[in-house]
Amino acid sequence: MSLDDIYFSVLDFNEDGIGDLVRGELEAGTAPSEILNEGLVAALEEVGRCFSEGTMFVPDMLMAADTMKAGLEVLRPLLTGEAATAKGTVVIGSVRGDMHDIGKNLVGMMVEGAGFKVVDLGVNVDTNTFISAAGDNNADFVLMSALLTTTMAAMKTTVEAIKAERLSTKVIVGGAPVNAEFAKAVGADGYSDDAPGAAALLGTFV
Ligand code: B1M
Repeated sequence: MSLDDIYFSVLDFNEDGIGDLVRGELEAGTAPSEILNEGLVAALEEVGRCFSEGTMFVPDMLMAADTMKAGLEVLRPLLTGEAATAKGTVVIGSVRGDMHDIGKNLVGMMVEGAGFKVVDLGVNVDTNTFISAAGDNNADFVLMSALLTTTMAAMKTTVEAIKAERLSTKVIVGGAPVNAEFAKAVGADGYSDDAPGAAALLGTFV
């Protein structure tokens, strides 16, 4: 058994078998971060490459994503850990029009692991939902994820609305097409290019 088996399980859509492979790899002593990055995430990058070149299609991406998620579930307790008291409350979601949630889920897990309470609003979250959830939960942070160049614009609308409401909530943005320059341009309080970085970034505010 090896990381390659996990990698190819995602590419083969082996949703039923991947949990056992991940458990086996953990028992063999491989670090959860290595399984995540070199097995699960690397495989989805390959799926994205195949989609771009036209050798994989939307249903393939969906089945690969479901397989990746099944593997990720085994890692979840190791990534989230247990914090005695919350350092703050985080509202997180994928922006309006965006159905991608794996990166967002990873960020949520790592932020939870870093000691924050996480309220996950899911995907396709509109500005009003972000604002009312931030208010209802007295959130210290709103975290927005976008995977499509077409949905990034929704971040600007939501940041502007949060600032207009004069909420003290800090807004952090991220996702594959987002970068620090864009984050600054839309008025976000912070940006990270990956999940561990997002968790570390929140720590700098508390
Ligand atoms: Co979509 N898709 N997809 N897709 N998909 C991409 C993103 C794409 C790059 C594929 C490609 O063309 N090569 C492309 C986007 C092109 C673009 O706009 N630049 C694309 C497209 C075009 C589409 C559709 C439009 C396809 C269609 O219908 N014709 C469609 C759109 C649906 C919609 O959202 N409205 C679509 C649909 C789907 C599926 C539903 C089939 C599925 C998603 C299933 C799911 O998420 N539950 C899917 C998948 C799986 C992908 C790829 C293959 C994998 C995405 C993923 O989960 N990566 C992706 C190709 C790729 O990424 N190479 C692709 C793993 C994940 C861990 O990475 O989410 O980037 P990522 O998260 C990273 C960082 O970005 C960061 O942390 C994580 C790492 O630690 N991060 C944050 C993320 N959010 C953050 C927030 C932060 C901080 C960091 O702070 C708040």
